[in-house]
Amino acid sequence: MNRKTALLVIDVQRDFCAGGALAVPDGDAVVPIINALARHYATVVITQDWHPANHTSFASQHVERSPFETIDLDYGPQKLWPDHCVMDSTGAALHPDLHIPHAALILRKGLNPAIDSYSAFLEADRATRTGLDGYFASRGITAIDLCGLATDYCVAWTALDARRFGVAARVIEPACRAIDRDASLAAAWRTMADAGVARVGSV
Ligand code: VGL
Ligand code: ZN
Repeated sequence: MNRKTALLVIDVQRDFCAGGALAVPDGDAVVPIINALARHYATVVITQDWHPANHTSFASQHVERSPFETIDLDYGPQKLWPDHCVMDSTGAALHPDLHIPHAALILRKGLNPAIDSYSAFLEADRATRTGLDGYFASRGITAIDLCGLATDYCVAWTALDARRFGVAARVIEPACRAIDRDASLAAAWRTMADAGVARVGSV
């Protein structure tokens, strides 16, 4: 076990799994894989997408807009989604079969109604930090392995921001599933490769 490498478990929540508001195809499949994977890590951080009911990433908050359209906000383009992961709702809960008793931190992101946050490090304004960089720095964590949902959004954005903060990042492909609309998965892998994010099949 390498104590300098943490496992980051991204958004394994009911709304991203079968029957959820923004179900990722085959999303549930990552749960047993991640449960087994987590045993290899002394430091595990779990994230939760956690939005107020009036969140700007919800198509319902914009006049005549539908989910999966893209609009321009102050901070740049924003894809619109069905209402999902509303704070404290059943859909925002972690998947009931996710079992990582030694996870040290559960980090919630996307709480500001006006700013989305795919990344667990930086909100979509690309300026507001969640504090996760400081958490890793203060614990001597210099590398992270990523798994969870969705590969092409929250996993990719988090991996890219890890590189920004000088943290090595590997995405464990079999422990992730993607939304993959408009070829977003291939684009995400390309962007991650260019940023020095490793793509691995096992650890
Ligand atoms: C996510 C879309 C909207 C994710 C979160 O967890 O990948 N995707 N909110
Ligand atoms: Zn979200």
